[in-house]
Amino acid sequence: MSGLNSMDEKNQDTSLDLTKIKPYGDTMNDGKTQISFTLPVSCNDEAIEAAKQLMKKMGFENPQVVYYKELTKGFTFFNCYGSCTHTVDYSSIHVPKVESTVMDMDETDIFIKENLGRKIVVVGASTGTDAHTVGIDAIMNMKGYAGHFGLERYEMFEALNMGSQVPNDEFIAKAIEMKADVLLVSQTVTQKDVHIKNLTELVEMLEAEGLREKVLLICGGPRISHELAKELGYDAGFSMNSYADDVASYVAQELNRRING
Ligand code: B12
Repeated sequence: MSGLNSMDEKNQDTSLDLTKIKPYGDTMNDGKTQISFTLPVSCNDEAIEAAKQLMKKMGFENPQVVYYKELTKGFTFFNCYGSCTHTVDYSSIHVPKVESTVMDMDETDIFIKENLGRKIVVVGASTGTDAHTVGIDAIMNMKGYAGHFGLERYEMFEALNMGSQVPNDEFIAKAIEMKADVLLVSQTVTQKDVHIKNLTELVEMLEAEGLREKVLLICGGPRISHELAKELGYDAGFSMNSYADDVASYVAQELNRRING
């Protein structure tokens, strides 16, 4: 049962100002935040004081070090609490996102049968030097991810997952061979902006082959946003917590828009 009485609940609701939100601990606007970091100094009282001073400089009031431990000689790890003094205007935030209605696997298959009348051919890969396969597998493989079946399980998708470290030219050659409607590109490593370079190169190669406008080009990964994907010349971008349902629904609805208007 909630420990709040009706007066507390009323106070909580009225003290929430969406133009000035800050972290919530156990009271609205208390700003309570947990933060962890490592300082490159030995584990001693001066290190704890340094952690607190750093917290203050980061905008936290009443900094507390609740746990600290020497990781290895000359490095100390901290868990700290503090009250965040900064706020953001939630009401002014607009995040560009993929516009589609999410359907489940059966609904998507029916939608494709009724509106397109044929299977959609999808080729996917983790491209360039990227060896991470779990993301593209989550979207494409039969067993899917977190209870959401992948595209291979759909009756109305013909899906080929080429795996990881697939060079862009091999990816394009396979897309041509299979007459792909959709290309799915996964990029996980972002060090030195390698994902931007690789994603851009793919777009340029598709344009040079006269293929860019003939396919639905989608990228995904933990540090990909729809906004970034559009900037790089992709039709859509998906990030963490996306499932085959999201991708399949978007693909079906977007192809329907393009083909049937
Ligand atoms: C497992 C793993 C590995 C494994 C990969 C094994 C495999 N078969 O995949 C191995 C050990 C090989 C590995 C190697 C490396 N890794 Co690694 N790895 C990870 C780890 C622990 C998990 C990644 C993962 O599987 N996530 C789970 C999946 C389901 O999530 P996801 O990829 O985000 O996918 C979801 C969405 O993003 C989206 N999505 C993803 N792709 C696509 C594609 C499309 C089309 C769509 C629509 C959606 C979509 O849908 C998915 C489901 O929701 C992460 C750390 C972490 N905890 O995240 C580091 C991490 C990704 N690795 C990292 C690094 C640095 C490396 C190495 C460079 C390390 C090194 N110095 O050698 C190498 C790189 C090798 C290479 N050439 O690519 C860094 C990347 C940092 C960065 N921003 O660049 C991370 C973040 C670790 C870290 N904190 O430093 N890694």
